[in-house]
Amino acid sequence: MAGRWDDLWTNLRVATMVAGGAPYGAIEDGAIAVRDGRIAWVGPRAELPAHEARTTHDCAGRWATPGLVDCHTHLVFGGDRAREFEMRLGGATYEEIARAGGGIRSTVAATRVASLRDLVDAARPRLAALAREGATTVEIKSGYGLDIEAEARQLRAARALGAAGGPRVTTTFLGAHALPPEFTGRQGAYVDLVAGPMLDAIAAEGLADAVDCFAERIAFTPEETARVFSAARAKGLAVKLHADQLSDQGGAALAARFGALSADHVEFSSEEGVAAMAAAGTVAVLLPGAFYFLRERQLPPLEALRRHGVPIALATDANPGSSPLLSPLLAMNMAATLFRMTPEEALAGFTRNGARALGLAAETGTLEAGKAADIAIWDIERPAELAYWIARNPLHLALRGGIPMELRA
Ligand code: DI6
Ligand code: FE
Repeated sequence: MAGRWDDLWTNLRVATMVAGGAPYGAIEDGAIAVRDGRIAWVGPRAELPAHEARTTHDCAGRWATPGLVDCHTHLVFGGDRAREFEMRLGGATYEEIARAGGGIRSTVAATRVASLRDLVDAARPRLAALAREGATTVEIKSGYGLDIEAEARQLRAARALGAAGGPRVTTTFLGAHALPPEFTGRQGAYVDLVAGPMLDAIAAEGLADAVDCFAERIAFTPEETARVFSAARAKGLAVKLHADQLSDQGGAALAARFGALSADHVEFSSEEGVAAMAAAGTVAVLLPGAFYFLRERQLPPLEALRRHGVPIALATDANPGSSPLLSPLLAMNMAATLFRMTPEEALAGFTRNGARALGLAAETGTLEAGKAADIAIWDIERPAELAYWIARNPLHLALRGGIPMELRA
């Protein structure tokens, strides 16, 4: 019959994460119908319309949430930075190591000599780790190539990972991440390259869904960031910003001025910056893994973000230097423990607001009819458990586009 559903997932408790209603947008005793990879119907089982489904799955009272969205990662890179971790434990700071030519630059050296195949092979298990905890959408940035060919190769690797059938991958060009060694003393010329020929090449090949910059004392100035953003916007590309992570650079307001999808980190952002983000609809992406691993002390301005109604997303920031974290669930726990976010805020951060930080709010991030059937099903008694357990993964099954992710791969 014409209106037949493909799958009916029933006997579920559903945390739709639709804002404004019950906590977690919860439906006790619900069901979700899927057709052609999209949610055809979601609601209380008692209101289920009479309809045929090819397959009905009894979920034994488990909880369903939107598939998780990890909206800020640097998953594709060569090498690792375990030695630098040892140096930091010996007393060196992250900024000192960066200034001495280590830090991001050491990952750049290892990434430049890696082939496309090497990069994909190294990143695949990292992406699989996120997927095992229910991530159905993952953003991946470049920023460890810092020349046209190596930046493009990183993004091609990210595209290849996205085509492999696991989580949906979105890509972000982060050419303005660090100054490559061959441009020492010529930072302006490097910014010209990033905003000009590098961005041209990346855009011509369709390799980037968005453009990011690292605006920081040890990276790029607000003026340099604005140059890159102007070029990106002229090409119709969305922008996002590593803003005010280590110092207040006015990054939040700068991101807002360019209508950025998100300003990320934002530990040092001012009240004015937060207000500007609220006015522009820019999402704050908080990254507790980096805060934890660098033992930062400046907490993000959570109270101001709440008061101004800025949507708050959370992400792993998975990267070799400041956040070697491959666990969305641990990031949620850290956000609750370190930032005092509620478990509901933490889950919204990895679902509804994470999707919004990627411009994907119409596609994923809540369980609503019409959206992609990106669904995580968990062996838990209440949604707060997702932020509560430390190193327990209660994922039962994750569907992307209605299909169990392990079957897609
Ligand atoms: N901020 C970060 O936390 C990461 N990038 C950035 O701009 C760190 C990247 C690294 O240390 O490799
Ligand atoms: Fe980052």
